[in-house]
Amino acid sequence: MAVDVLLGLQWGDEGKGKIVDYLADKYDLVCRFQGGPNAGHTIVIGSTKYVLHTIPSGIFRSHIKNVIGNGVVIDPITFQKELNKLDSASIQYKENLFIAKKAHLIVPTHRWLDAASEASKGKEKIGSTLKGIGPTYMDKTGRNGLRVGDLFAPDFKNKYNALKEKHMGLLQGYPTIDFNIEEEEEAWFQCIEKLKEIPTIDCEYFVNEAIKSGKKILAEGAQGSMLDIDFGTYPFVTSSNTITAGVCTGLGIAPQQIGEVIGIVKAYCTRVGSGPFPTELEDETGEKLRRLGHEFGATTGRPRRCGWNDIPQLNYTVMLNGVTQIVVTKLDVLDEFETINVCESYKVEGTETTQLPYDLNMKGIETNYTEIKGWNTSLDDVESYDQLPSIAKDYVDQLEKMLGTKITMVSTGPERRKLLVRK
Ligand code: 2SA
Ligand code: MG
Repeated sequence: MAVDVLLGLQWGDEGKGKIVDYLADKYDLVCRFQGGPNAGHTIVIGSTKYVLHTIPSGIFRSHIKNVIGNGVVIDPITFQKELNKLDSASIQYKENLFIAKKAHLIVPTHRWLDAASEASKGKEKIGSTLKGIGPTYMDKTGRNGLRVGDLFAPDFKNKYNALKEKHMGLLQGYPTIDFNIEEEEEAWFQCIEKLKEIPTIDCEYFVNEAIKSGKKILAEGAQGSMLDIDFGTYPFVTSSNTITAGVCTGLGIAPQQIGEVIGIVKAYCTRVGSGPFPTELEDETGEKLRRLGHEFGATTGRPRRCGWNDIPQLNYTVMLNGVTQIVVTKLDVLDEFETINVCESYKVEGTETTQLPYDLNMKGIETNYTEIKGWNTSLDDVESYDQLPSIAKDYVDQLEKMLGTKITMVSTGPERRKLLVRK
């Protein structure tokens, strides 16, 4: 099986970027299959921090080809900014970056519509990243969208104008939003020229030919499984399939090609944006997790909501994704906790259950916790799994048992060296 998958098992920001970067050496191709510039994958190399939004995290390795798949939505403006950052760090991407012709384009009015739609929802807003993700996927499924391949058509401008007209009509039905369309359009049209310099591919052929010639592929998920459009906490989700199933449609490969599914789980849990979060801590403990974990959005800078790990939620996403191994990240954030809680079950309308109810947002869901002793010491000098305090190992063992899936690595900090492989 040629394609391994790496994705987040919570609400995103599990630390996927770092793990992709570590594993990337084993692969020939790293591919993004869904999402767009709503993603923020943080990678620390040496003392430099990079945040990638659209570009796959394999870009820092010169032997890896990076593919932006057909399931991704691309904003040429964000994309150009990412390229500029790589340029200024002298990262060579010219021969290593490819874009699917069938990937959809985010146009300025998509961002405008995103903001207007959120404003119309008032308190019920999704808490979107305002990157135009929802409206772009709506146009894709509504069969109105513009694709990267269209950029090369002689009548592209007409197609663009037709879509813009549709959007201007829709905007009439929404609250007024400040948006400088002339300025945004000018930037957008400049940036598509840069995008057009990157080789475009028929992703389905490109990836399947790579598979045939024995290449190893890593599919890099964005956001998290609980933000999946079908199985997440709808409507407080993103607009793509973030689970393993999305890899097949987002790259054009058959299910038999999927091998390992590596699920990333934080040692605790976070969520950014609105929507249910049963184990959220709206108190000092949550505040402490946010402070020690630097829990602020990598794309928008928003403070992330923090809470304990939720075993019913994690078992749900282990099931949906067919997870074969788990990586636990940010274990060091728990260094200063006397005790750590883990939610083992819910009580829904008086009945105890380990299944997620249809609507996690419903009133009267109670969470039942198990208390685990904290190690209460710094993991800063730990350089191998064996060196972890036994209490920290116990926490990992307990998670592994509750999730019925082996935990193969534990991360104790953002740097490359702080990844402990479990023998
Ligand atoms: P959207 O913009 O339409 O996809 O928003 C819909 C919901 O999906 C959530 N979402 C995310 N959650 C966590 N991390 C994401 N990426 C950035 C990061 C977020 C940031 O890495 O930190 O910087 O704020 C991400 N992208 C989308 C979003 O919060 C909505 O709840
Ligand atoms: Mg992120």
